[in-house]
Amino acid sequence: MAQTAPMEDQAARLALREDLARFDCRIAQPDDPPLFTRSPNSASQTTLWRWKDLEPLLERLGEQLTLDAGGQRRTLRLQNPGLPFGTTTTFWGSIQVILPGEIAGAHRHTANAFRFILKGSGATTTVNGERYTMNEGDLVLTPGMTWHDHEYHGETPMIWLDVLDISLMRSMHATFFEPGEKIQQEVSAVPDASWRKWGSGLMSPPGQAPRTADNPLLVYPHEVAQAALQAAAGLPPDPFDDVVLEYRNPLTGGPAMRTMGMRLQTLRPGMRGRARRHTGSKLYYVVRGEGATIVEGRTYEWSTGDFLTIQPWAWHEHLNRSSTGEATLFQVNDFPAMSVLGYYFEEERAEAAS
Ligand code: 1HN
Repeated sequence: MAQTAPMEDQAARLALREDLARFDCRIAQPDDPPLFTRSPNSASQTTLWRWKDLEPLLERLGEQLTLDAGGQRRTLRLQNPGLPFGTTTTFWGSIQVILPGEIAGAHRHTANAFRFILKGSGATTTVNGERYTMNEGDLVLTPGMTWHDHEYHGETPMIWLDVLDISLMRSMHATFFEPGEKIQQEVSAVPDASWRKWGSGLMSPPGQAPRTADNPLLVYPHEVAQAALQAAAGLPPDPFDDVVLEYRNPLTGGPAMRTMGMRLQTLRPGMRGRARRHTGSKLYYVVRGEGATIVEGRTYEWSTGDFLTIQPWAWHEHLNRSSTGEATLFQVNDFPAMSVLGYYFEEERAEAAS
């Protein structure tokens, strides 16, 4: 509009600007940035964080920062260089360091959160009174407004990935945060209660299923996820992701969290995935192995411990060039939130004729 509007219209618009502002109104102005772009034009940037850079930083955090009992956490945030805050447009990924003998005190907030355990084992987290032990490769959920506190009595520092939908929550102006009255919650008699009821995914106690929008299952143990992935390797490969599984809500079959989707995938030796782009954002953590992701023509080589976020609507494809080694990736995305709002779109690149 700015280019084609006649001079008189531009002048009229400028002249109206101040008069309208007095009444808290406005009209489109020639110098406004484009409101509707033809396709998503995100300031978020595709970013690779390498474990070889993160590891010494995490060691420094462990040595130099104290964990006070007031509910603060010791976390290294993966900061997208294109955004004021956060790892992607909707969520924050942070790596939490907890040392032997430490307690991260109880609190609750509107942001939905989960932990994926990167290194170590034996820390416990208590979610609404239910205690869970967290071991490497486990996924543990703290849906919005559930109380949670963590405790650790191991030998060496333990670290995990925390993901919270903070930027989504903040864009909706829905921030609530409440510190616990006590540092730790009372623990109910039955540990792992949600797992005992819902963990098989096949059978659960008879009677009325809970009427809750949140997933009743709070933990997805490493061994179970690995076994499922191994079984899925016998299925025809996914053309984009090879062997890929979504962590699901056993009650509904939907995604494990209301706003965020989590997946685990294996890229087998020689795999070359097809390219696709989608709205929404995602973050990968390389559980093991090495490979590469080509994003908009640029190759990001990754290996064990690295993190990669891909900006919305960027073409990307994965490859594993090794002839022997498998690569395993953990993924978090915001597709459940995008889908429920009607904002999820994806496009596959047409196969080149060969
Ligand atoms: C939080 O509450 C936790 O509860 C972890 O462990 C990471 C990052 C930003 C804001 C709050 C936790 C967090 C966080």
